[in-house]
Amino acid sequence: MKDEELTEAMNNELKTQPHGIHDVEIQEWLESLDSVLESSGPEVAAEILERLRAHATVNGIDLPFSANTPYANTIPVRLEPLFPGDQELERRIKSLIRWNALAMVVRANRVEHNIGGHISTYASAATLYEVGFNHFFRARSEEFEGDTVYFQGHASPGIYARAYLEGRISAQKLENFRRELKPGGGLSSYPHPWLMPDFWEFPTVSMGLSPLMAIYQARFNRYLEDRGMKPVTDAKVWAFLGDGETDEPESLGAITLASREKLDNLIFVVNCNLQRLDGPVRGNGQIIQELESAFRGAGWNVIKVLWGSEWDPILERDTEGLLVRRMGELVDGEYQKLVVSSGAYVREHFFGSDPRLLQLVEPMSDESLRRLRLGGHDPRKVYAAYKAAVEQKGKPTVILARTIKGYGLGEAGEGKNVTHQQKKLNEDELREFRSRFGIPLNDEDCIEVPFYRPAEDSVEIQYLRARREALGGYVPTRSIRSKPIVADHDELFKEFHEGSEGREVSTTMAFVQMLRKMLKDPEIGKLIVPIVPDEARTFGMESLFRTVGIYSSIGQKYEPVDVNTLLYYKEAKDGQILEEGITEAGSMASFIAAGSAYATHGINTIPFFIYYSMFGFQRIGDFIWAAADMRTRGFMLGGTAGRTTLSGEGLQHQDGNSHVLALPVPNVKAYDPAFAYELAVIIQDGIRRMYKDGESIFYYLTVMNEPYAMPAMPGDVRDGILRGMYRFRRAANGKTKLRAQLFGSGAILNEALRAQEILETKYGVAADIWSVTSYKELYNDGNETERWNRLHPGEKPRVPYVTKTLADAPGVLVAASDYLKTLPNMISKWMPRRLASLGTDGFGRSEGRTSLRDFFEVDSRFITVATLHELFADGKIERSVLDKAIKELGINAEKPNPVIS
Ligand SMILES: Cc1ncc(C[n+]2csc(CCOP(=O)(O)OP(=O)(O)O)c2C)c(N)n1
Ligand SMILES: [Mg+2]
Repeated sequence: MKDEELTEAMNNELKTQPHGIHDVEIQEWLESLDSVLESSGPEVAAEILERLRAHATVNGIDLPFSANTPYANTIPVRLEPLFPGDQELERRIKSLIRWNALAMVVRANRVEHNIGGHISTYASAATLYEVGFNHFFRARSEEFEGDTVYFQGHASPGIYARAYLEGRISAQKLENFRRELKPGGGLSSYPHPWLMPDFWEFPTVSMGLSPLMAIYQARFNRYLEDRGMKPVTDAKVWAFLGDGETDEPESLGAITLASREKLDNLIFVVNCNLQRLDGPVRGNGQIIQELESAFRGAGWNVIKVLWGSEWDPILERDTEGLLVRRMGELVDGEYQKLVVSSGAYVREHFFGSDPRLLQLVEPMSDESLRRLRLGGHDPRKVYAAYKAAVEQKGKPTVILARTIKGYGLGEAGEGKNVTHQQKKLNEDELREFRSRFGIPLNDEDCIEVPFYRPAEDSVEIQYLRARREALGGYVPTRSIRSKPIVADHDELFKEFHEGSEGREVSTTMAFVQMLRKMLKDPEIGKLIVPIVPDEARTFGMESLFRTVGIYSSIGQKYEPVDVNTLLYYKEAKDGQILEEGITEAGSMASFIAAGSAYATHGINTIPFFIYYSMFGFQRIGDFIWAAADMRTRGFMLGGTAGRTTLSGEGLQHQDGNSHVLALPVPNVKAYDPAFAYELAVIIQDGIRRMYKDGESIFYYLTVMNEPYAMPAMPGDVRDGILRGMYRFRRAANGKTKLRAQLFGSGAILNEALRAQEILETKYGVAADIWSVTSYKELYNDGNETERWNRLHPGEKPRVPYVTKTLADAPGVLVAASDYLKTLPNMISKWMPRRLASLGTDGFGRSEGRTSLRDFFEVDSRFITVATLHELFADGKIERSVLDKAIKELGINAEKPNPVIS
């Protein structure tokens, strides 16, 4: 038999009900399993089945692999715990939240057409959240670190509506949903800590980011415990996601880390409404089964919450397992149709497939068939799943809860393909929604969609408050709980101001030396979190393996192959380095967890995430944006940076982009330092600004692997380094007629220094050299100055830093960067004269540094020619000088333009 035929035959075998002797035989097997289950429990039963499976394999029986369980609830009704709350009261509270959430969106869109907002996401997830709020989510308090909850971004109206009932958000704020600039303020569309820093903790709305961030958050919590930095607690990380969201590669991309690390402090709740924005998530398949097999295959505890309590008696009557089998037959597109259909349709099309199924529901009316709830709308089922999840030991849990998108919206969108976009309800639809959820508003008032909050002393408000009090307070709440650090660390960084005395080192090596010193510091040493995506050796950090260890939750179970060497690969339970393997996204998620621990945990951890600079802003830019939103602190270090400084690696690796890509992130301070002392000044000041003064900024520093002698700091240039530029070296003979100002950054500063020499010795031009440490800082300063002047025409105009600094700098202006020419160009308007910019626009090449700098036209020769050209354009030199120089310097004027070659 061919493979497909065999599979087909086996499927038939499973599907068709065996008769006669087979039937009896199967019955006997099932009965003996039942009796084992009863007498010895599920673990023994599982063990027997496992032994049977092994026995079958030994005897050549090829069992098909399936990570799926039947399309049924994972927790059988007999194991369901008692629901501890007042179900009726909780339903009423939930209904009020539903109403207010809907009212927010409808009202906002009446005032401002197209302001947007989502009704149907929360409508489907309300029970999933309310069971959490009433029974599980513990707040952060003095005594307990609290649970961490990642709310699905599009469900925010429901979270706001609850906070309104809790008395935490005013009706005026609700009124201004999506109108944040209104007097008195409003509410941001989605969870944004940047905009609502006392409320939201985690930005989640760029789908796919929060599942991955939640995994690394849960792991980071363990890291803090294993390093003795916080007490061991049973705090949980909850992440609420959409089923459509799981299509994002980031959503499932790190799930094996969670099981490998045995993160039983992590719970995913996937709201399986089977729909995304345009239509069904898997119309022709079953998203729940697909997710189940992915998560089970990855080693997660999977709890399916598919069917509500109304199904239990029917399932009980179904002794032959026909119903569960039928449940597993339908594709999601069919299920979507069923939920919007009448009871008669459900009877005919679902139960009608088999007369025995029809018989099961014969006593039931069409209306009661229509009212058969799904698991995700049944608090008892959801409670049972959550309870099992928080009690689970040794693995993370994912709850796959089946719901209806737009639940309760009826004709206005329940289960419809358009429901995601539904923002307006007509009068009939509003009245129907009101009646369905028992909102005490009459027909007339109802169509005004007022917010509704019962009196403070009503049983609803009292209950809701009491539940939150029992769970420690309100969720979400964001607060800064860490104390500022105190020392200024002058001593630590001083040695780097002195230069390397001729020894050739790269800025990366200088950084690693600083890191080593910081790790030994009594105040900040423990707080440092070095993070590497399998790149420590690239950056010469392997010495840290031994000294501070690589974090491993289980220590080191093997003798490392290099144990006899000084720098062996040491893993330890209290290891400090997060060696993430090849995942910049995962490393960034760790960076975010560590860089926001000042709020989440009240701990000032200082992450240093070092990686190949090309794979940062370019590859994981959206995580960086989320980090910015989240007010993350710390240092990102783009290693092997610079398009022409990283030799050999070519087009994919050579980074001339990241400083441009760092521009849009408002609170990122981006620096391209050339020398060790510049780096030391920036890092020392960064630690002060973030961890002493509490600024919501973080740093992007490029470090290079080109070794050269590090000079001593030329006087006190600290201020210039931090503001973005300072004069590094004046021309030897400032009296010369031909003058120039050369601007360089990073390793390219050395090319400017060489050009200074060539210009002086060969062409009689006296050039000053400027180190531009941050074009971004200069750009922001210039813009801010212009803006202030524009808005204050009556006041003495302010002068941009660039203009001020170059006021007494004579001659032509030439800048060279290892990044795009746009960087120098964007500050040129504040310069006293025209600027010639050299940069590395274009694709990299596999080549050595000298050839690359020739190819991209950023070496000392091109800086020289650019300077001479500017002098020629100003009429200061003859053309013949320029022609001669091009020849003398061996420049091929007909070479292809690197930008397009
Ligand atoms: C990265 C990203 N891409 C696209 C969107 C736009 N978007 C918002 S919600 C949505 C559909 C969500 O479907 P699902 O995850 O199933 O959530 P549900 O609303 O059904 O619970 C889309 C495409 C987004 N927010 N983020
Ligand atoms: Mg969905």
